[in-house]
Amino acid sequence: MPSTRRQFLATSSIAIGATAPGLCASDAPNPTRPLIVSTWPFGKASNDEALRVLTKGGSILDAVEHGIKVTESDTKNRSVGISGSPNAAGVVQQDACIMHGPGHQAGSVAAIEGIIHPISAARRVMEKTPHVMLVGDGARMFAIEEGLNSIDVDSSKLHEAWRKERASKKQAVQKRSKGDHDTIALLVLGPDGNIAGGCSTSGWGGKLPGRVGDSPIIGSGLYIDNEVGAAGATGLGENVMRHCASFMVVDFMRQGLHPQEACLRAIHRISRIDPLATEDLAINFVALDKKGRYGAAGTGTGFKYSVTTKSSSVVLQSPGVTSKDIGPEGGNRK
Ligand code: SD4
Repeated sequence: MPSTRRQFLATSSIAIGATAPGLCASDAPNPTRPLIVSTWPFGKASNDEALRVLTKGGSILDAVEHGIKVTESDTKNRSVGISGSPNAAGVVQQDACIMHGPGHQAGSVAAIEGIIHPISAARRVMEKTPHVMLVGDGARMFAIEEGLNSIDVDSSKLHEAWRKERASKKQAVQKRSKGDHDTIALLVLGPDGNIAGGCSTSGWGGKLPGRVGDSPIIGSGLYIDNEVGAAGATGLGENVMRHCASFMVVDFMRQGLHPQEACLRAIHRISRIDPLATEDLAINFVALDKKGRYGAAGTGTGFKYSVTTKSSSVVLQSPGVTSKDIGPEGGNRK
């Protein structure tokens, strides 16, 4: 067996065993339903709200939307919602998407400004238009017409001032620093076995105006296959988008992998293909499957994610993948 394969199996079995006792549905015949999984510790409050919605008889889409709204409303959060990090011109531009497993429906908004709940705008794109994605001014206009809460933004002046300043200083896009951006990706396996999910972020702080990350891109920041499971991403969106990474995670689950192995396998595969070192990819995934199993994995030291069932709501540490796990033969790395 090649060493990389051996290392992969070792990492994944350790990681699967590392989740909280009683919560890792693993190969349990009876699905844990409902099950809610989201990125980062701040996802826990969203999970709890999603569970509350489901307990009161709300739909899986209601659970996703209202759950994510909790994080979007958190004014202390600098990476999701209107209080998120602004772009290089000083404007907060947000990305969000939502997917409904039954019917394979999706909606998204990108680079939207001044809308308090982009996840609600994404849901309305899905439910009320023949489109999947609206961007920029069009997305804002649509959200306002739909009666969603908004604030006034006059970003054209800010963008113009930034453009002039940039021309004179030849200022490049701000380098991403740790803690600059985190996304909420929230996945729900409903009581009836149907799946929905959503994603919301203000993206990379200091990004070029108009930059769109992975979060509103179906198959990148989020993907749901109602026959199989769901995956969501957080991290450096450019490195997620180039690999259609959430689709990849779900596809690995379709091939029979446990959600946690699927997350790990995606990172391994991306690391082998990508010229960047594993640690520099800065990509993280959460996943759940139809059987009520879940998992997560991230590059470097991994990341924290939140898992909620009727009996417990916890923050867990995902396993991490480093260059050492990939091995010297596994990359185009220069
Ligand atoms: C983006 N993936 O815009 C998002 C941000 C994020 O952890 O998830 N950061 O690239």
